[in-house]
Amino acid sequence: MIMGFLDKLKGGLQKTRQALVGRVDAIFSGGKALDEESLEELEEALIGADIGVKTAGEITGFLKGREAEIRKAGSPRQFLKTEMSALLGRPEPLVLFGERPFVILTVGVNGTGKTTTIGKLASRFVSEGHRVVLAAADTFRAAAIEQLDIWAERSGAQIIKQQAGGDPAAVAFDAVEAAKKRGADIVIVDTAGRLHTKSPLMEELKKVKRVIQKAMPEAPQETLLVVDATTGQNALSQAKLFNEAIGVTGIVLTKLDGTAKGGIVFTIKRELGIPIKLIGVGEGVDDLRDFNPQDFMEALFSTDQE
Ligand SMILES: Nc1nc2c(ncn2[C@@H]2O[C@H](COP(=O)(O)OP(=O)(O)OP(=O)(O)O)[C@@H](O)[C@H]2O)c(=O)[nH]1
Ligand SMILES: [Mg+2]
Repeated sequence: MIMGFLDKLKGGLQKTRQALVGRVDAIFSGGKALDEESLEELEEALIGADIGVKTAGEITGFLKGREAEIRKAGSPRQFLKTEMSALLGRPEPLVLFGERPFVILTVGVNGTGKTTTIGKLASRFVSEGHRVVLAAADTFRAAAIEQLDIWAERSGAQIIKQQAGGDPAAVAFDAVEAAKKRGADIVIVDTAGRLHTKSPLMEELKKVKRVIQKAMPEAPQETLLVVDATTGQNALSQAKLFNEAIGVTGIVLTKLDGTAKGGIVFTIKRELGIPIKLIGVGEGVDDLRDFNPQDFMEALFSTDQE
C-alpha cells in the first residue's frame, strides 16, 4: 500500500524529475566543473521546475565555491538532495484535535480539486471509524451538489445540502448543527471555486466562516486551501489572498501527478509559512496522502524509473 503510493508519487513526479534532476545530472556529468556557467544552468533548471527564483538562488549560492567538498561527498545530485531536503523540514500532517465536531473548511480557486479531495478525505476518515458529515456549501451549481452526493455515498459519509442557489453559509451552519446533534466527529465543508482576486466572492467566504463560528466558536479548526500544482507560481498569490481573507491553516497540493512544476512545494514551504498537509497524485480515492517531505525527496530524486 505505502510502496504503491511511493511508486505513484515517483511516476507522478517524473516530469518534475526530468526538468530538474535530469538536467542536474546532465550539467554535472562528464566531470564538468561547478563554475559560474554550470551554476547558472542549475539555477535555470531549478526555476524551470518552479522552485522559485529566490529559493533557486539560495540553493546555487550554497553550492558555490564548495566544489571540493561536494565531490568528496559523492555526486552533486546527492549533495543537492540533502540540501533540498533540509529546506522542506518535517511533516506537518492533518491532526484532529479538541472538541468534536472537528470542522474542516475547504477553499480554493476553480477546479483545483476541492470536491475530490473532500471525497478522498471522507473516505479515509470513515474507514478510520469516524462519523463524517459533508456540507454541500458549493450551492453555485446543481452539479456540484450531485458530485459531493456521489462521494458521500461512496465513502459512507452523511451529507447536508440545499437546493442549488441556496446560501452557502446556511448550509455550512446546518451541517455543523447536524453534526453536533448526531454526535458526528468531522464536518467537511465544500465551497464553490472562486478567484482569489474577486472580492465579493472572498466576502462570501468570510461570511461562511463567520456563520460556522455561530454554530461552533472554535470552528473551523482547519481551513484547507486546495492548490493545483500545475498552476506553478500563481499558487503563491492564491495562498496569500485566501490567507488574508480567512486564514489558511494548511495546503492541499493536488495534481502532483504529471506536472513538471512539482518544485512549487519548495516555494510554498519557503515563501509562505503555511504547511503543505496533504498531496494529491491522481483522481482515485487512494490518491491523497499526508505530505511527507522525505518521501517526496525520495520520489523526486529516484533513479529506478524514468
Ligand atoms: N490528476 C489529478 N486529477 C485530480 C486530482 N485532484 C482532483 N483532480 C481532478 O480535477 C478535476 C477537478 O476536481 P474537483 O474536485 O471537481 O475540483 P473543485 O476544486 O471542486 O472544482 P470547482 O468546484 O469547480 O471549483 C476533476 O476531474 C478531478 O478528478 C489529482 O490529485 N490528480
Ligand atoms: Mg467542487
